[in-house]
Amino acid sequence: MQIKRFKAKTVPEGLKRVKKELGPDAVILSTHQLKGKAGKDGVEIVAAIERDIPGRNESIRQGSLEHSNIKQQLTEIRETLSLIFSSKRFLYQLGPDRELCNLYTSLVLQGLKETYAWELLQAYAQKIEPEKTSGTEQQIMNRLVETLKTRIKTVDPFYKNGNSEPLFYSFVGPTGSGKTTTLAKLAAHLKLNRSQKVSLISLDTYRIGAIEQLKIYAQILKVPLRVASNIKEITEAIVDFTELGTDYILIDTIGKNFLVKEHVTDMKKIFDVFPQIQHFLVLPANAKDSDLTNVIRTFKDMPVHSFLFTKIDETTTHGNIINQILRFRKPVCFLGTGQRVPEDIEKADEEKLCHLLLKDLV
Ligand SMILES: Nc1nc2c(ncn2[C@@H]2O[C@H](COP(=O)(O)OP(=O)(O)OP(=O)(O)O)[C@@H](O)[C@H]2O)c(=O)[nH]1
Ligand SMILES: [Mg+2]
Repeated sequence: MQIKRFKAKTVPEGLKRVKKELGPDAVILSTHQLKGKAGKDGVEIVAAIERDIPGRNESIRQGSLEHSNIKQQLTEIRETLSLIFSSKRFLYQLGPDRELCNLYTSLVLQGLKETYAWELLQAYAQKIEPEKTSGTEQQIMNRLVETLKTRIKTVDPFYKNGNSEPLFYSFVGPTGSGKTTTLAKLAAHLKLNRSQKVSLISLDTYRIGAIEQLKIYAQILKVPLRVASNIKEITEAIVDFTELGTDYILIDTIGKNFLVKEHVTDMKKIFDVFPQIQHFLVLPANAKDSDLTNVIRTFKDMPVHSFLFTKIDETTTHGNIINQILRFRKPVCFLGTGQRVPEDIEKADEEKLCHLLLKDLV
């Protein structure tokens, strides 16, 4: 702060000088009369201005950078401490085997829940018991994959079993999880790779631009699309598409905050009328473990056919998706691996899922 005294004959004249010298942001701290010689009185004004000190902004920026670095380090320390505390019992039970304890820590750092990591390593340890040696990295990996594989289920939902009736699949899940994009990828896969007749229904009359998004995919793929906003319109679309000899009817739905139970209840009311529709629960792999768990829980009254994990490419740790598979014992049908339509979709298989979790482990 810069403070300066101004002497002038009158207050207005003094203020003019303050403004001229210190600028419009100057603050008047005091004014008082001066008694001059021979009746020549005047005023003294004390004014101040906040001035930038050279380098001050830079040091503030540096300070906040250091602050955020310290915060980040504190978070990491807190996570490590919480891992040590929450895992104390499991590490103790795994015994003095250093390799098992290292594997345990790596699994948990991949996002796998402590209980699942411990269960997996217990089963794994039983496999190595007779040999009394852990073996090469490849052998360790193979054993881990074999152990985990037995707990994971995948499914090919498009298997038709010679049935001429159409099969119906809806894509349900949280906002932006990739429902519409994945539906387009799978419509392309069915039409182009398996020469199947595909029709689309959109129930997403809620979000601006949602219909247009699907319309573009339908036009590119040359497949029919109907928009339906109530049970009557869904029924009509299903009847019409069935008459056309459609093999697969794929249904896009509105993305909502499904941590709010009422949103699932509203959707369930509609789908209860159509028990032939199977539901893919589309879940982003880069979401927090607890959020995924809570969303899946709100869907517990809907007959979810399988999980479809998208955005596999947007995270480097995949423990949270394995947690959901182990926790809810639901099969996985497909994995979304990028934004490109139709390329970035893969059929889920047990081995692939295991490698997502274990890839950097040994
Ligand atoms: N990286 C990556 N991005 C994806 C994947 N699947 C979808 N996306 C992107 O996620 C964004 C949302 O995709 P949408 O298909 O519109 O998601 P939605 O679930 O239909 O969204 P709402 O209808 O608004 O609930 C888009 O930018 C997609 O390109 C994926 O597997 N990987
Ligand atoms: Mg959508």
